[in-house]
Amino acid sequence: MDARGRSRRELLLAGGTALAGAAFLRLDRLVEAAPLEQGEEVIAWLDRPAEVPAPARDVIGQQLVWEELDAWITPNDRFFTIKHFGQPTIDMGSWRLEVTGQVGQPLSMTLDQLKARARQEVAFTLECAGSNGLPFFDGGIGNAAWAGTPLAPLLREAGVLEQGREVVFYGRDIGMQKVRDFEVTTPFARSLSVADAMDPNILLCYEMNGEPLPPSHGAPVRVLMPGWFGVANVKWLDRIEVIDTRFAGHFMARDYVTIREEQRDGQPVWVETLVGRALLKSAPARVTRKDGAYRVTGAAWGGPVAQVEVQVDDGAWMPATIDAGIGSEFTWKLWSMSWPGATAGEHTITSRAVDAAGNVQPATTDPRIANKRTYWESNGQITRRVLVA
Ligand SMILES: Nc1nc2c(c(=O)[nH]1)N[C@H]1C(S)=C(S)[C@@H](COP(=O)(O)O)O[C@H]1N2
Ligand SMILES: [Mo]
Repeated sequence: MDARGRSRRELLLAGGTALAGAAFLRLDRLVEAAPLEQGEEVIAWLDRPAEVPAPARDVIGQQLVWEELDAWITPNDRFFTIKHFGQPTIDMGSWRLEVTGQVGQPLSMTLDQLKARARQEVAFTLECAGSNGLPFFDGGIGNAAWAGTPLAPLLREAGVLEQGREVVFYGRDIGMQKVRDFEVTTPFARSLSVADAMDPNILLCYEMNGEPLPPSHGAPVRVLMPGWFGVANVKWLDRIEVIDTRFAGHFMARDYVTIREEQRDGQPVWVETLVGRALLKSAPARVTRKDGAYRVTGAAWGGPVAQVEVQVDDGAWMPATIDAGIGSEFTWKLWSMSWPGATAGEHTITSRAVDAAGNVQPATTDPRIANKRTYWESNGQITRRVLVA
């Protein structure tokens, strides 16, 4: 373990230029990390996510199928996709990453120039802040080993000027939104404060699970922000602009805004906040049966997960076993619990994560969840239904 409590295996996944190839070879094995045992069968949940309605189908691509979660790494061809403005076509001959705005030295870089810079890897579980917020969206999550070059040294080279306040990341995909009575056409964009953008874990990412970043996930380059919700991880990146004010683009100021009712001195007030950092969460993935014995497995993420507990029906919370060795504060941890005395009939299964500081994933009745009127940041406890034959 190092100072941050990470195991050697996690360090291999988190970085190490010389070991890059070796780390990815290990990832091949991690794809097989939690297969079914001989004779173990998956029992499908009784509750099924609804079919994605037509308008949302342009945005939500494929989703994680929880019953199929049998590996720590999500393969690229099974990784969920979200695109708000469609997938842009990018001409690689003319593509450049521009670093502009409040910098001493604007930069313009080709993909080869970016790839020639220091290479860094990070494993990160990317979750859409809308996942579990809509009846047809429960699989907006996946875990991958990403690689690219760190952002901070590039910003230092460009030299953020004294008045620089935020760093805005622009995608190549352009969309139109109606604001009041007029239409605005802008690229997909999100920002971070200059201080947050200097996080050494943030990558200009061009590789996913050892392959070139696939077009649907932002090729040639996306920004990868471990610890933040999916929306911050701008795909099809082509411009980074340092500005001297707060950025208020559509996906910061109007969409991906959480609105909840809170009580102040006994009075209800509405609070509106921006979707930003990931939140503590867990989900039961599947129930399996082997020789009449039942097992519940799942995942927990969104912080330094220390503990996972499972509740069957209205019973007492029971501790699950977290898979040792694999996972960091940026990734999900897989867990399992044998389900002793599973009786015939219908049952509910609920899980909750507890982080290193003792924070517990909120119940759906917790005011933070119950009094939330928007569907973003739905990290309340998830209950699934299963039939034991
Ligand atoms: N340029 C661009 N970047 C984007 C988006 C987008 O629509 N356009 N969607 C964001 C959202 S809301 C999510 S959840 C993640 C999804 O990443 P994935 O499609 O690689 O899973 O990408 C983010 N980056
Ligand atoms: Mo998202």
